[in-house]
Amino acid sequence: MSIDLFDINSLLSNEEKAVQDSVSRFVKENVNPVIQECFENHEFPSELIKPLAELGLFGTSIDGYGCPGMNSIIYGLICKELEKGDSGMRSFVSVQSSLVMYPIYVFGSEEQKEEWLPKLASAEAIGCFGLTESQGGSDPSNMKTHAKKDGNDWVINGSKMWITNGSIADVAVIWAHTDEGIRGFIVDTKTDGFVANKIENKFSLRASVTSELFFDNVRLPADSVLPGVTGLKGPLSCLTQARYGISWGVIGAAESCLEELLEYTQTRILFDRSLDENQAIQIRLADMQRRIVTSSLLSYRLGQLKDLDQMNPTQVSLAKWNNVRMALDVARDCRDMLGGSGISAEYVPIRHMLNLESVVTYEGTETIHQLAVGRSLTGKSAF
Ligand code: TGC
Ligand code: FAD
Repeated sequence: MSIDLFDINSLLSNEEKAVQDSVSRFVKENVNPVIQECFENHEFPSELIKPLAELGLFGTSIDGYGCPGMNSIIYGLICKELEKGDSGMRSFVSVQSSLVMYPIYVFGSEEQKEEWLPKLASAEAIGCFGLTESQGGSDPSNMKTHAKKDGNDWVINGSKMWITNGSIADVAVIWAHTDEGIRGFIVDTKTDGFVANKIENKFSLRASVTSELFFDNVRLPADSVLPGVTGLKGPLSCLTQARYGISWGVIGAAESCLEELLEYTQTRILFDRSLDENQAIQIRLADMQRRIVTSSLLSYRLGQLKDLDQMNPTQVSLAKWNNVRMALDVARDCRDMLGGSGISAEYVPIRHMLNLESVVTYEGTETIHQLAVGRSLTGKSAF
């Protein structure tokens, strides 16, 4: 029996199915064989960056500049299939597409778009997005990093924390206070005064590079500022794009755990019967299917709204909160039903579970999204 009980697959167009199938094949052939070792070795499989670009997975929603202009359902399906492999793979694509290419496309000048988007689409350049700082990521308006005008140049000082791809990036989209409010800057990471250090010893997202960034009088030309936005709505609107993708991605992680568990419970014999013959196990399996199906319907509907240009940030908060919580609970429960084997890297749930501890924190913690929904219901901000 398929996990897709409500046949969401039949809602997909031929193009959507074709992209999903090709990403699924890519993950089975290229990600699954290496990802366990990458996770254990705390390494991102950087040899897969070019093949991801060749598949056309960067900036899929952008029209032109070397990008295919595909719909939001397709972006969601890409995230889902990549995260079936590992959240680190989806993270890489989320950052490149939603957090780096999106702001350049929407807020950048024509020259900035022409300079960076084709390079980012082909992975000639890798990007990162710097918003969070060590004094508190949930409250980005409290950032200390600032950019000051000096003649025609901008000079940036400050630091950023927990930045995906930071130390492998060629270009960083950095948000900083200015006299005019928060502005976004395109920073070539070779610029003097820019330093990126990889954060070691993570127990989560080990197959993804996370870094600290430092800016010591980083001098940038006048045209490095994104001209199209001032204020927190700049970075927050990028987060909306990435959070949308995460709502889809984590469904992949949950499905990957459940698929492995179904096989295991069929063949594990305890008390003279297979584990899946027990009511208590079936109830838990059924509950996982319920959660995966309802999360999938939520993301599908969100994708429809996004393509109609009717998606709002509160819907995205609810979907990110609901679906990540769903995936984290499913992964933990799968780990438990694998018994002792569940703590082995040979099985996928513990890796997904550990990754999802980051996913529930980044792009707005669960509490932040609950408070966003609460604010929308009551009209009162309780942050
Ligand atoms: P708030 O008053 O809500 O809004 C300030 C201005 O922004 C506008 N706005 C949005 N605009 C576009 N899209 C959105 N989603 C928007 N949300 C808000 C809003 O209209 C307003 O505009 P204006 O013109 O009136 O100035 O701002 P707030 O300070 O109340 O926000 C509160 C809060 C807590 C919701 C916000 O600060 C927040 O979301 N905090 C969480 C921060 C976060 O998620 N950081 C993530 C960092 S990036 C990351 O984690 C990448 S992980 C990458 C990976 O590996 O996948
Ligand atoms: P804090 O904001 O200090 O939160 C601590 C706790 O307090 C949380 O439980 C939170 O829910 C709670 N809390 C906060 N405010 C309230 C409140 N008002 N009421 C009740 N509880 C509250 N950032 C980037 O900019 N770019 C990236 O590429 C990026 N990649 C990341 C990759 C990884 C692996 C990780 C772990 C993080 C990444 N982040 C990135 C940072 C991420 O967005 C932040 O970690 C996140 O926003 C939370 O910020 P914080 O860690 O400072 O926690």
